[in-house]
Amino acid sequence: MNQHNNHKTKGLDFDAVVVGAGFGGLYAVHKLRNELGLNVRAYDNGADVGGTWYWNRYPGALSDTESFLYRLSFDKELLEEGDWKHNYLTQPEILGYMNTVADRFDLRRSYQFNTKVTATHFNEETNFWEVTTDKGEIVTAKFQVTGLGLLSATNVPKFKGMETFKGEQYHTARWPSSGVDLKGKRVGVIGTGSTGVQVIIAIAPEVEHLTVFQRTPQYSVPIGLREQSDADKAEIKANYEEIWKQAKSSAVAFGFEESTISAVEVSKEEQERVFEEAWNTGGGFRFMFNTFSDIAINPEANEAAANFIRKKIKEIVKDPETARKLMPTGLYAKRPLCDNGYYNTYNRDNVSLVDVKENPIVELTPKGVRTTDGEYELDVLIYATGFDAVDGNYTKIDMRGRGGVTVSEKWADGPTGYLGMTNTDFPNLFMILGPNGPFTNLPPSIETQVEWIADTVKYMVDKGFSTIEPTVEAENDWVETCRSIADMTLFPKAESWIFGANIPGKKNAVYFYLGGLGNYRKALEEVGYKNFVFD
Ligand code: N01
Repeated sequence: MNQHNNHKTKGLDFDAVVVGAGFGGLYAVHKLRNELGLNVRAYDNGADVGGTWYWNRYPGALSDTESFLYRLSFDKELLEEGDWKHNYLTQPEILGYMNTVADRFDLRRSYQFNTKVTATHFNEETNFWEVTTDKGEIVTAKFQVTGLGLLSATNVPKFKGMETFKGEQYHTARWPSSGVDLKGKRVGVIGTGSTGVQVIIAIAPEVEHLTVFQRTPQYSVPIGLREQSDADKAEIKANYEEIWKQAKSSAVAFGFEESTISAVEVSKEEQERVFEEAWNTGGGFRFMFNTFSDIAINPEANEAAANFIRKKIKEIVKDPETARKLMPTGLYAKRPLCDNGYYNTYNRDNVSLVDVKENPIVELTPKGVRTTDGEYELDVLIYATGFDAVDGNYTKIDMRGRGGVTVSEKWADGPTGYLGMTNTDFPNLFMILGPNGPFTNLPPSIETQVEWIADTVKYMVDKGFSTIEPTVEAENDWVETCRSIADMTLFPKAESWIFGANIPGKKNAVYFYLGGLGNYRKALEEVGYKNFVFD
């Protein structure tokens, strides 16, 4: 590989360009540069490493994967040295971990930070990618690896009069690193997804008054946050090999076995017992997938779980009218939420809930938010309104493949990614967490993909291939596979970002492979390179 570096191809600046400094980008730089010896240039729009965890600094930001599995597993020593206080990691802790990874493998020196990739065009004559940045630089590279993040293009709804509001406005994923002083202020939060729930709990004790603007109520279960003893951590570390093996062969890779027992085949009492146990243990994915095998598949099982959560909301929330507004009526089939006291927060005197389905937001005024039932005066308005997920970051770049086809044109009928990583007409482009990739605790899926990408790059370099591209048939079959798996579940029937339903006008499509990480890894092994064309 070094030999490859020493004989630099004419007109080629880098062997590979990596975009993104989150888990995916960092690991890709390590594999390609440190292990394969390639000449790598990396970019990130942020001022430093972290990706999602660089941007999402809002109060209460926390991963809902347990601490021991929200990390990379490839380096045994790094795993051994890992330490954490609670069974879940806060944003500063995760960012700290990512800085440790960057330092340990000397990754920063490959990065140009504060730099946005604005365009990237495949040149069919040279077979190189030509990558343009907002700093006016254009570089060429043979391989392009994009770790743009699933959830990084922010969604800020356009309300009439937004520019007239005299207070401060923030999207949670663009929270200032210097923080925002909310003490004694009248604060509004729009959005009650995973982010909204966390920010609401975190700021309620601090603000003078919190007004939550809820469009669709969510099912949320306790997260079960607790300190983890040294003995527990030692036991985890002693069993790490088994733990990672299990996670990578499971469906959602959250560190538990998915249940094989159907909810509809046990008695109501047994359902209640199992749900109660899961409620007390904590964890959203655990509640959905570790209790019974069919919560996400069978409407009757789903309703049993939904009913249990609704009953809990009614018990927790003292004001019956607020409890009613908080109770979802639809399917329990979005990415499952968990929290550290969400429903209880509505028992506080300084928190009020506005149902914007009953009373829609009409406009923002200089003083605050006007809904059809009146004006809510605010000093600060927080948008916890989510993301243009999965393909949103790709379509914002002027990305062109063969024949100048843009990624938006290519994905006009919905975004595709063969095995979640590659696309016809976009040779040598490897997407980490691209469309039609696995829907899991993300670091194990990211590792899986980056390792596949590095193996493939090595294979091409060893064989002297210039380009790789999947076949059209393979790509279409994979989309079909993703569609038919999704259709076996209840997820497409709930409106959420998982199917693109959260962005007005966005194509409702299958954005994920819902077959689980274990099956995804098997598919990668079985396919090998047989569905790819090399040149
Ligand atoms: O975004 P979301 P998120 N008017 O899209 C509302 C990960 N994550 O940032 O449901 C009024 O889920 C919208 O309402 P509705 C995780 O994968 C993980 O919360 O569309 N409201 C909804 O309530 C998660 O799934 C963690 O009716 C509007 C909210 O905004 C993903 O990120 C923590 C509106 C958006 O919810 C995204 O979560 C945080 C409008 N015009 C995030 N537009 C953990 O690990 C949107 N909304 C714990």
